[in-house]
Amino acid sequence: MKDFWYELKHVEKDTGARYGILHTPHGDVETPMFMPVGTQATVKGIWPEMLKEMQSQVVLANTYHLWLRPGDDVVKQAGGLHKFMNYDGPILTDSGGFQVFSLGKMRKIEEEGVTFRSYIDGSKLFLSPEKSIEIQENLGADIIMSFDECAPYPSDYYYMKNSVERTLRWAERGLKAHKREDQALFGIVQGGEFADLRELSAKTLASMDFPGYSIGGTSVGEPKDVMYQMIDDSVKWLPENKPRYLMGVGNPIDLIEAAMRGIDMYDCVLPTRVARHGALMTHHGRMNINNEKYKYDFTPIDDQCNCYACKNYTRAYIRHLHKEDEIFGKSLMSIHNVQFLLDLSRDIREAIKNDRLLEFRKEFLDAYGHNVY
Ligand code: PRF
Ligand code: ZN
Repeated sequence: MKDFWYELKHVEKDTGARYGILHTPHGDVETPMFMPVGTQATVKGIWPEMLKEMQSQVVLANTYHLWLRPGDDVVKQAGGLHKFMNYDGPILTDSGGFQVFSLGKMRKIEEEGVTFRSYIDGSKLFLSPEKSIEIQENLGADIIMSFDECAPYPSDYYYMKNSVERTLRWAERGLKAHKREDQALFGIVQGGEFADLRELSAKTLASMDFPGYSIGGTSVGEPKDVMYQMIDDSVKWLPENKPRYLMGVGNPIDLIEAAMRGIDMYDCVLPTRVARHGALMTHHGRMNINNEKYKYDFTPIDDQCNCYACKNYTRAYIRHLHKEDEIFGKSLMSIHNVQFLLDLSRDIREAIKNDRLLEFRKEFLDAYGHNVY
């Protein structure tokens, strides 16, 4: 991988949090960074020029969904995801493993791969490490993922051990199948809450020399302290000079906690999903735009936010749009929530550079609320 590398710029004194730069074929990005999710090759409600204006860095898309519809052959013929969705910044695709487990019905896991039924029409489908790589090569993202099993929480030790070992064999097979020089393939650490399995997973993947490592199997219903422990138990075995991506984590408090534990990348559907229901993240905690008290409120969503929605529109107007189920309202709220997490990542990076992440965490949480999820 010549076009892809991670440059570690600064390690924070007190926590070990990292500031770095990720070089990709579609540009350099600063870490830690939040990556908005565009499952269907669109970040719902936000057009690509706006993402650029928001200083969004990497956008995520999903192998599973795009494979089923419109089909990876369509995306390939279009010239790849960047052309298809008119986004020339870096793109990352997930392998489909997680989506098969969360959306697929009647799945059967075997050494060769997973058989399951389509969430669209119930037809029988099969996904394997090689197939996942083939689809991701057709989609053409800059960063792609190994095919893994995200075992449910809780799983018993023996189930998890078998699952982790199989996922490691799948990682090896994916690595062998992957041919595109312009894509970075990440290995995914699993192991549930079992420290020794996280160690086995992380060490084995590290020995395979992936250009980056993901941490999977978290945020699947476990308590917060267990999740933070899973991150610690994974990160400590990973090489310093490679990026670490915590999959599917994106509430504001967790962004800070993960950065403190040496995480460089995260993604989540949370900001866009909750926005469509009128839930907004602000520096003073969560607010729900449906609330009667915003009817005559002609101030912006968040007085500390400079996003397109906050610069130009009031709570009263956005509330009105939302009440009438106008799509522009959903767009404005999605823009705001994504901007909030992008700004938070930027503030985290600044704090790390100045060796003051712990102070920053206290300031942020005192205003936002310590238990707002
Ligand atoms: N594996 C993959 N994608 C994921 C996860 C995982 O474990 C998670 C778990 N939080 C989110 N997305 N491949
Ligand atoms: Zn805003």
